[in-house]
Amino acid sequence: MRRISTLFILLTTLAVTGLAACDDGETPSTAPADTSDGTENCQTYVQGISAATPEGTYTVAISEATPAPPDKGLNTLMLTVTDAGGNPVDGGITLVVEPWMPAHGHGSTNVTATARGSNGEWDAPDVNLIMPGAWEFRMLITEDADTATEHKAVFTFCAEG
Ligand SMILES: [Cu+2]
Repeated sequence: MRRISTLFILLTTLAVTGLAACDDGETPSTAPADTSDGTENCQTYVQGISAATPEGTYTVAISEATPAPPDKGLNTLMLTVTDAGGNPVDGGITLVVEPWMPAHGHGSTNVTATARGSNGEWDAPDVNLIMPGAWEFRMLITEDADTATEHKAVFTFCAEG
C-alpha cells in the first residue's frame, strides 16, 4: 500500500512538472484534458535543438521551425543531419519525420524530408499536428545501403493548440 502511494505521488509530481515545463505563460488549468498525458516528456524548443540516434550514428538538429515552437497544425522544419564524425549528411539516406502522439497511440501523416544538397540541410514541410498535446517528432533514418536498419532520433514537444 505504501509503495502504491509513493508511486502515485511520484507520478503526480512528474505530471505537474511536465505541465510547468510546457507552460508558455498561459494558465495550465485552461488546457484541454487530453493535453495532460505525456507532457512530462515535452522539451523546450530552441533553435538548433538536436537529438542523436542510438550509438550516435546520426544527429538531427532542428535548424528552423515554423512556427517556433512547433504547434498544432502544419509545421515546417529545416533539419540538419550530421554523422558520428560531425560531418554533414546530404545523401545516401532517407529521412522521414513521423509525428507521433504517445498518449493516444496515433500519428498523423509521415513526411519524407528533401535534401537541399549542402550543409546537411533537409526540408520537412507540412508536419501536421492534428490536435494539441505532447507530440514526438520521430526522425527516422534509413541508409540506402541498409534499408533494413532504422536509426531513430526523437524530440518531444507540447502543441498548445
Ligand atoms: Cu491524440
